[in-house]
Amino acid sequence: MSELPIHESVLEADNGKRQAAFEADFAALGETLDRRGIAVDAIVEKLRAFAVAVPSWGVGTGGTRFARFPGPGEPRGIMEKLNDCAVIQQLGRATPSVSLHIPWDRADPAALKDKAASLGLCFDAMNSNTFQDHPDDPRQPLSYKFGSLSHADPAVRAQAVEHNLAVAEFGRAIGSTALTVWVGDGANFPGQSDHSRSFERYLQSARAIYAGLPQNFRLFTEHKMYEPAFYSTVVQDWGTNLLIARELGDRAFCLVDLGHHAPNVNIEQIVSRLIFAKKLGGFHFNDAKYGDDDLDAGSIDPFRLFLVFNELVEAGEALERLAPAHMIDQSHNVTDPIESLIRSAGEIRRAYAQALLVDRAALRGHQDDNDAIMASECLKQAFRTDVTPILAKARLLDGGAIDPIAAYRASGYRKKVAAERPAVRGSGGGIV
Ligand code: AOS
Ligand code: ZN
Ligand code: ZN
Ligand code: ZN
Repeated sequence: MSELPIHESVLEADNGKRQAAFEADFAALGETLDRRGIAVDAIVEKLRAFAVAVPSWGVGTGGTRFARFPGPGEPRGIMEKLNDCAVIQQLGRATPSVSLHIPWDRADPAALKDKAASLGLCFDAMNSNTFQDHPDDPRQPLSYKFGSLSHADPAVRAQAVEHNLAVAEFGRAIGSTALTVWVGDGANFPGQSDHSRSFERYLQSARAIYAGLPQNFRLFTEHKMYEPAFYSTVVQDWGTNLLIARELGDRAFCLVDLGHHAPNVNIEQIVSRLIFAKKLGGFHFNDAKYGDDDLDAGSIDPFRLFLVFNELVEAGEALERLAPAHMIDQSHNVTDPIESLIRSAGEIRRAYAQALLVDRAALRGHQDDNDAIMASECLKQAFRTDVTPILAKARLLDGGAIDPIAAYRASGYRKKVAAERPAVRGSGGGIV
């Protein structure tokens, strides 16, 4: 039985207030698109079919290495995190699945499955954690201070491999079909570790993980240029990531976290290359100004997000075969995480909708004619189109809110959980 967290009457009342204006806006946009030869309903249907997973760790307030400032009503564990995820899905209707992180979300798998089912949620890719020590876990007594899968000590590598396999096994029990591996392995100083030998050790460990995965599992490896290691990381960029996926085999793919590249790198081109190589596994969506800032998707550079989706739409059938996993990976330090995640899922769908509006035949023509200005205009026309009514229509048809953040505020959910969940004190350092 479904036990959705926001009362239906709240949603109905908020939608009711906005219905007339929404209908008028949707009709006007339908006419505009009709003149361009685009059927608005077809775009709506594509959006309804597009989902993005919420990260369990995203519903708690994030922090930096300087401090963490918790908000009211912080979820105390995975069950309360799932309640918050259910709010995001109930109002936004773009996020039916949750990406878990082990050990942070460890619980009885059967209880987790029941809880998720009661909220209409399911589980996406699993995330392992060998970037921290786990003193409370008797199966992980060794420290990851100097790395995990690439560690010089074979005993640490074996421990890290075992942890990853245990996470995959946990995932299998709750219906997940993918494992995402991001490691903090790297060096702070030139000479600290040997680039070749550490990569060979990483590969050896990754092969052991790959070989032990459940049959129906895909393995996503996530590259990151720096942090926590500040001189070099073992899986630093998409080139190394592609090497790994190719070394491992058919079920190994590259995960692209939008925040994990050098400044100004052309991420959409990387996406295109990974599609070409049949190795695009999925995304961690977020936005950034400087580094791995983990800001809300589309909040800094929505055009870049649009260009990523432009590559995905352009790839057509090739992408359908790859079926990349869409996940959000953000750190919400100054906002209510539920609001940030509702908005981010909407912005990701917005970029997708805009990319669907690109006149592909015209674009190819301009490219082949070397008409740079018209090719650019072709993209910009799609990007400039305000698709807000399409997003609202997709939500409404699935029982969501015309304005999900307004409906969330009207519901008083945060106040209610703040009364139930004890206040958490801030701390001097946080985990991103
Ligand atoms: C770290 O920078 C990566 O983005 C990870 O994907 C992710 O943030 C982490 O696994 C969550 O703890
Ligand atoms: Zn990530
Ligand atoms: Zn990151
Ligand atoms: Zn990030």
